[in-house]
Amino acid sequence: MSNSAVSSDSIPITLIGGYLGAGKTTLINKLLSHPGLPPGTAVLVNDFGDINIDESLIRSESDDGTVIGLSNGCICCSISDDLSKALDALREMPVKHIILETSGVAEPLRVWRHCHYPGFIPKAAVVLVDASNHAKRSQDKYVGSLVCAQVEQAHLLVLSKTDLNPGFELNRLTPQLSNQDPDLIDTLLEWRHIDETSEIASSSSLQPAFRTYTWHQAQDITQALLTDVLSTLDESVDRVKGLVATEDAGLLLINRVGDSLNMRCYRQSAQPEHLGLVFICRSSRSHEMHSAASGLGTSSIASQIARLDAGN
Ligand SMILES: Nc1nc2c(ncn2[C@@H]2O[C@H](COP(=O)(O)OP(=O)(O)O)[C@@H](O)[C@H]2O)c(=O)[nH]1
Ligand SMILES: [Mg+2]
Repeated sequence: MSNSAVSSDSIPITLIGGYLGAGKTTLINKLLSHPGLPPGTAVLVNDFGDINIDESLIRSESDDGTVIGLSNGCICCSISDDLSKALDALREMPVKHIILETSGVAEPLRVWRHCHYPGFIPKAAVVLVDASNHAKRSQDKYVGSLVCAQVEQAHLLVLSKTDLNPGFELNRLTPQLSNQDPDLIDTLLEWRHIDETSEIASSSSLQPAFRTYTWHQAQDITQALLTDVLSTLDESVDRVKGLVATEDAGLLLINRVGDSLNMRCYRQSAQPEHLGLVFICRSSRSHEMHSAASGLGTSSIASQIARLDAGN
């Protein structure tokens, strides 16, 4: 591994990977506001659900940058054609560098291989590790192998949420730094992996089956109802995110990672393209999603979740 420069006319692609909710979008938004960001940086965002929440969040931070969303599947197994189409379009634009947010269930190496595409070259696989829940997730029977593979396949590791778990240490030889490190963005922008021979082989996909559910919001709801619904969900619902309009608290940005729920007011000049929530859960536990939704009675949000579940 090396971070020395490589001469190439190909457009470099930096992958930002890591498990669901690890902090990939947050890091990319930090990158976009950094003065050292090279001009002509485009962002590709692969969101697993059928509406691309992260694309809207990143677009709102990117004044003049190009942001392309790749939704409804994961590049590493099901939507690599969409990546090819996006790269074909970017080749025609004055783009000099690409940042690609992988979906939280992607194996970075598989996405890396798709980035060997005419006119492009993968530059580095940066993987976020969530200090607040990595120990638990990496031992999880269902997703542990994937979480560990994401770490093993990284060229540079970034520890996120160390503010929530300051004593966290990751015992790896791979270079690592915290997302609070003052040199984080400069280091990340410079990092380049050139030794293809040392790549870790990945045979069969480690990806467990996940299901996504989308609740498209039709009318405003109260913040209390929203809190109620989201607090009752089982922890096997790995991720919930979205923008929701409430009667009493305005537009809220919702992030639920495992059992940790964050809601904050979201201000932006234009009405967001999509209002609603994307739920991601492991398929083997989707019955818990269904019973949680049914247990919420006849509220509009619960019945819509239940319908989506029954129809999937
Ligand atoms: N406390 C804390 N929260 C963070 C940090 N990084 C990200 N988050 C929060 O974690 C949640 C998921 O972040 P996001 O960037 O959307 O994760 P992604 O799913 O990997 O793209 C959001 O609520 C973020 O505000 C961090 O360093 N510390
Ligand atoms: Mg994201």
